[in-house]
Amino acid sequence: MFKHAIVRYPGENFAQGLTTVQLGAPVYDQVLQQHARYCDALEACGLALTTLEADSAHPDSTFVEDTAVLTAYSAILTRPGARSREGEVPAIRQAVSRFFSETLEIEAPGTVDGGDICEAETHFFLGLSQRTNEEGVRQLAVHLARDGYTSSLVDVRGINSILHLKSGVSYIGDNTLVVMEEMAPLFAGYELIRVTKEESYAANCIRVNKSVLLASGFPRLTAELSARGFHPLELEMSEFQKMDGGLSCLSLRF
Ligand code: CIR
Repeated sequence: MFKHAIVRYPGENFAQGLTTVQLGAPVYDQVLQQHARYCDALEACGLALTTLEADSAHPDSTFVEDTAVLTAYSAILTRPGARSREGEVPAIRQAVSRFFSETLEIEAPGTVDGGDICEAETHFFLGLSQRTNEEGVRQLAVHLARDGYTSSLVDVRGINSILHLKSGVSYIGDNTLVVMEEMAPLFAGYELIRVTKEESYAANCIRVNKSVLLASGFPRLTAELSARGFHPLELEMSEFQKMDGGLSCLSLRF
């Protein structure tokens, strides 16, 4: 069960963040509306929110997930792979220190984006990507092992359509992964819900207590989740998609 989440208001210059997709510029009013609905949904799932102020020095800072990996025992602050995002970490350090007595860090030359780290009960999949490097996952694996977690590497550098590991796979409980079709062979031993190419953006979804939050507009995945006994809760994500962001990256849940 998650009890808390950390979120951060999108700044007015949100549209100046990094993106690799050509979907047009996000409309700030809609960004704020979608973010507000997202926060409402987390609260409806029973989470108490810590909401950080917008940070206009870091237009990507609303994507808080990339700045930390939170487990039941520790908070591991990352070292984001994009230089423009390094300065997002101090505010997160301050926020997590209210909840975790010990915080660990990924140190140079290691880089880790939280979007590359997929927790599946006591196992963590560690994505190697354009943002997360070998040294980063090496350090992270040591921190996780100390807390009794196992981990394994998943190299997504050859999959051009995704920014992070969790752009293509999500663990939603009950030994089940939601996964983009082309990544399915990487995950033996799990129940797999395969996401078609047309719906690949929806592979980034999050289990929050009883619900699975996913982007709206992906009827096949929504129906499949319901058919398997999950409780999907759809959220409009169009403005975040324009900046390469998914559902998971808008919060740190613990
Ligand atoms: C970036 O490129 O860093 C941001 N525009 C999007 C980050 C999305 N984060 C995530 O999927 N965990």
